Amino acid sequence: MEEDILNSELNPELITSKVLQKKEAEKDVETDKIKEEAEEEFRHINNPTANLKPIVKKYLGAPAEIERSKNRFYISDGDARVEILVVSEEIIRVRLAPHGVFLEEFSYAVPNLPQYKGEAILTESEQEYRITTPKVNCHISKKDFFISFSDQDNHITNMDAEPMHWEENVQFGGYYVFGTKVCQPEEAFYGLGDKATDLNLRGKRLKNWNTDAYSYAWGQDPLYRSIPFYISLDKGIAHGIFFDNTFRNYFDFGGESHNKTSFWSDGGELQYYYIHGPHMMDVVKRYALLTGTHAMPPMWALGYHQCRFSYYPESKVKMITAKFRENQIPCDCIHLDIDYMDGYRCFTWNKKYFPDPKRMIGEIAEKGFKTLVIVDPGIRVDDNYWVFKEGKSKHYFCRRSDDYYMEGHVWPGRCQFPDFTNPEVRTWWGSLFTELMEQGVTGVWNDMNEPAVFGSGTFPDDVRHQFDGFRGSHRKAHNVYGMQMVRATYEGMRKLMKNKRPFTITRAGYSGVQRYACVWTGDNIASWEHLRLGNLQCQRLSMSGISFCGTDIGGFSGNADSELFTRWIQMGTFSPFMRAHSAGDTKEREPWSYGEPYTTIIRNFIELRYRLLPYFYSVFWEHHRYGFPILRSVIMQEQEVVMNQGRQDEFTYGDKILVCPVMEPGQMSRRVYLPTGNWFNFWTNELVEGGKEVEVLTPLENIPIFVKAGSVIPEYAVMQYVGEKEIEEVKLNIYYTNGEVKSYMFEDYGETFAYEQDIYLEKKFIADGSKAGSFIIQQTSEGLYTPRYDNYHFNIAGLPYKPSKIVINGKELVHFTINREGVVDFRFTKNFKQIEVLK
Ligand code: MIG
Repeated sequence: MEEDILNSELNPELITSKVLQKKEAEKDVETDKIKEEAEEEFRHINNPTANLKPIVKKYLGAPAEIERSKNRFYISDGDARVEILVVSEEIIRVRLAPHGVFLEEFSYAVPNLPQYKGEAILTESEQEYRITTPKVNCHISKKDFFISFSDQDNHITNMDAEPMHWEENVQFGGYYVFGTKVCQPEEAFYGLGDKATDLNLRGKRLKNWNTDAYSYAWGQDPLYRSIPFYISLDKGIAHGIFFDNTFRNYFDFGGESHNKTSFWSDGGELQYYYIHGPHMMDVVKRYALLTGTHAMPPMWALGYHQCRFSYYPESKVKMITAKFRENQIPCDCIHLDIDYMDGYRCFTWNKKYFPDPKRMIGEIAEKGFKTLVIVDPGIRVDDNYWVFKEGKSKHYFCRRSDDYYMEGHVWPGRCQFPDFTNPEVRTWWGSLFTELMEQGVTGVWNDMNEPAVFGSGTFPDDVRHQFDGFRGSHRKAHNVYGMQMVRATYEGMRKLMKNKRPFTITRAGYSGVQRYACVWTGDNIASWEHLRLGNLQCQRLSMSGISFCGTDIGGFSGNADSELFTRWIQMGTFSPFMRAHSAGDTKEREPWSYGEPYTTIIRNFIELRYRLLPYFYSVFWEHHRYGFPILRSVIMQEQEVVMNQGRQDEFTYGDKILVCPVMEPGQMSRRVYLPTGNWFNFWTNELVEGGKEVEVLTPLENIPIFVKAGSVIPEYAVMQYVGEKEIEEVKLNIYYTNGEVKSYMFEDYGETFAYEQDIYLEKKFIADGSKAGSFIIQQTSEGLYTPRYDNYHFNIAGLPYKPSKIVINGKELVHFTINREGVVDFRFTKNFKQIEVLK
């Protein structure tokens, strides 16, 4: 008996009463009545803590029963409950309530949960409950509560290695929650937002806790953003897991135990979405269905941005902007870092440096420059500062558990911080931009919103947040704080700018942040290693739902030499967000700073960015509207090719242009992998067969760029900034294919929300060379927008024959030329239906 007690979970030292021993003895014959009596007695004993069990991890027991309410299924093990929700044919959500009570449903990541219209089928066998949609089966094992998922061919894509488990958190309440899946021998893992490491995360343990990571190193973790979403790829089949949990959370991809993949968190609910594949692209698109995509940016935001910590005073800003025009290097936007403010107080100007901001902004706007300013969350404690006074009187600043204000030192000195998780505070914050907008500011950069605090790093855990009415400490709100700040900024600007599209940048974020902002990768370093890292970061962000991203071109800290800066500009030309930025203690770093031949090469690439703008803009639309990632790693294009798991240098922008940055000094040539199919060397129009690696020359003047055969790539004439010139015609670069290839082009006003009212044009081109001696291009379009230009300028490259005749809409075209490289050149109205290029 005594031994039994010692071995039980009861703490023997605390067992003082006979009542308890009696209770233990009666364990097997307990009836409700006896229980009641025992509890009666229990209340009268001297030591009520006697019954306490030590805190251990608890696991789901065998499922006892299942209930359903439409497409929600509840399975209980007698105490804990699990909810399985069918979100769509391909998405299933799993939630755990350790003692049967679920937390209130609320998510910053998923504001509008899709409602599944169909009906899931529930079946039961001796071994399992099974919930089935036309695409996925969710299996709940009756023996051990393991949950697994399989496809229509009954191939298991994901399965528990342990039942879901949890551990009580005595200090804060709630539970640490854990999910553990089987990690297959050859499974690879992608995604997870911004991790400074190789694309495949296999073998790694990573943490999500937004961190100001100044000059981060390769492998440093965590960084600025938390995106608890990963993509698994096993034997050519992909699925995704989105662990929607804002607390400090962790992922282990076969690191601790080679055959287990786990994710766990310091609090909140064990709540995850299983996202079915089988293609990585499907998983990414379905993740976008849950968490949203970037809104269409104003077209100018896809141009080149120039930044530095900091450009001041006004004369410097004028000088820099003038130099762009003098050097004929295109640029759309100049960024003002913290020194434009008065003592780093947000929403003020340093009047010594900028005596009349409205005039200055207007003057540089005449030269085609947009002005973008930075804001930080820290508001200086200063009773003579209107923002602080307002925030204080309205109780908008965050407080500690004992009601003291959360105070910390940041750039302005002693600061308090708005609670952006309070919708009223967000509205207030949004309204603070009124004056800046009136002065002509068109973009806002949200920095330090992890939130960063000098010395301590961030807020202490006990800071309280309103959390949109669902309340929480900083443990719960930390990872969403920055996202809610930029949300407030974006929504405020959207109101103030009426029908114009705001442009916002954020450093911190959580899943769904893409709905409010573009992201840059924070304080990187001017090194070749960081150039390589930046490539990986942008690719990974793109497949993690944050397509609109870029690095500080040239590296924030340290000095980039001429070659590094040039190579970085070349890579940055193919980053969805293209901005050069540098810390204040570095050498000047504008596109002309390095002299020739660098300035010319840099100009050529920035010009290339502007030439390709209509293509970049169309790819953005594909992201916005359909959830496609903008940058696509080769593994996403050919996930069945195992070797692609190790290929991470090359990527495509959209699905037509493949880029391979040069990331080593002095590199005169490099190997580039081209996915299966035919490709054209962008620089030479040479046809190259894919499905293999090719050696490509990489003189400083260029980097390897290839265009997929059959592509129609729209091109603008070079402009110094978007809107400098009326678009008089669009060039269509068409690349021959012996098959059939579709291309898309999106056009609209470029800066309004009219596209939400269907005022846009989505053009589809089908290039078809499947019949020998003929190459046909057809155009169809959808939407209500009419571009103002009349003609296309056609360039058809790569024809395997010399054309003798071109027939457009059934009529023979009289004038066309063929240049030395065999490129066929002619013009025709933008309304053509069909072009036939005949042998
Ligand atoms: O404590 O605003 O990452 O881009 O230039 C540093 C000054 C604050 C960090 C940002 C960087 C910016 C800098 N900021």
